Amino acid sequence: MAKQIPWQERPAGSKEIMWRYDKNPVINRYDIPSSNSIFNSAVVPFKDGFAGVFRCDNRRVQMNIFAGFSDDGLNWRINPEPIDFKPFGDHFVHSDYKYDPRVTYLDGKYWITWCNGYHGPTIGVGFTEDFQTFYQCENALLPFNRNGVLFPAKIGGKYALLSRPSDNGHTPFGDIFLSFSPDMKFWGEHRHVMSPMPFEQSAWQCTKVGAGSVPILTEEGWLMFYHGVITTCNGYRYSMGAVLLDKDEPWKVLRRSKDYLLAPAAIYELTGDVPDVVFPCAALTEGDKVCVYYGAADTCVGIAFGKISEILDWLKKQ
Ligand code: BMA
Repeated sequence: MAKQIPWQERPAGSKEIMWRYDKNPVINRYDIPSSNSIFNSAVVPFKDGFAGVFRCDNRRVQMNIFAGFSDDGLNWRINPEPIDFKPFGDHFVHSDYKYDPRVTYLDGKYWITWCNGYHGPTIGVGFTEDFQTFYQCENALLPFNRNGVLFPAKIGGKYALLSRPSDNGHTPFGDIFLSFSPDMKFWGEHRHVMSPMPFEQSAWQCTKVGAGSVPILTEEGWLMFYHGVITTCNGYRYSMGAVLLDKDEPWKVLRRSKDYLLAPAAIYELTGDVPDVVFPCAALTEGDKVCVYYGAADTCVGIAFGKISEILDWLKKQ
């Protein structure tokens, strides 16, 4: 699908592998009437433009997900009401809350995975074909789990879902795992993908890591942006890295960042409801260009640009 994604060239003189959009944030905290904050959100190409699923916390600071639309990926019209999921099948899956959505296009459906409140956080699953009618399926996994990201292709004939087993709170640990399913309902064949890195090797990701964007298929493997966390004397600090996973056995890590690609440094990443957070949830591509959407300081949404070939080369040097 040839579509123009948001893009700016690397600023003159910059040596950064990825660089921020100079008009960030692209979505602000009060962009719908009920919101306290809009962040950790996912976008995909849709029809002649783009659609997305947005995490909007309301003014009771209750977490829910909302659909939105854009012609250019920059100016968004987010529905003022949250997504009203219909049950897929007979059983209505309870949600105390919904947050941190990802959206994966596969087999004619836009699959939405999110952190679903069901006796604690776990991986909720739903889909839409038109961003008008949405169906909620069975949760993929048991509590406690977060950061469910579905691959955009079947692997060995099965659906493949990354996730990050966690606790019921602000989890102080976390490895990324991969699970397989024949039908998007029953999940198994769980494989370990990656752990936090030892402090001495790469401290920004030494507390926990979690899948971020939907993996992008390149000639060298699956490229995925992820978040890594360090525990500082002021709490957690979330940064973004990249990993290359094997094309056919994507639980195998081929290359992984030791330097971060993007860490909280802009004012909207450093200050907000939760300071020091860069939290990638989606990536749009056009040829070699990539545009990553990330939540900033649990308050708003920013984007950052890069070239896939440069990121792959950079990973070789890591
Ligand atoms: C994580 C999740 C994210 C959030 C991050 C930083 O545990 O709750 O939604 O962005 O913490 O607060």
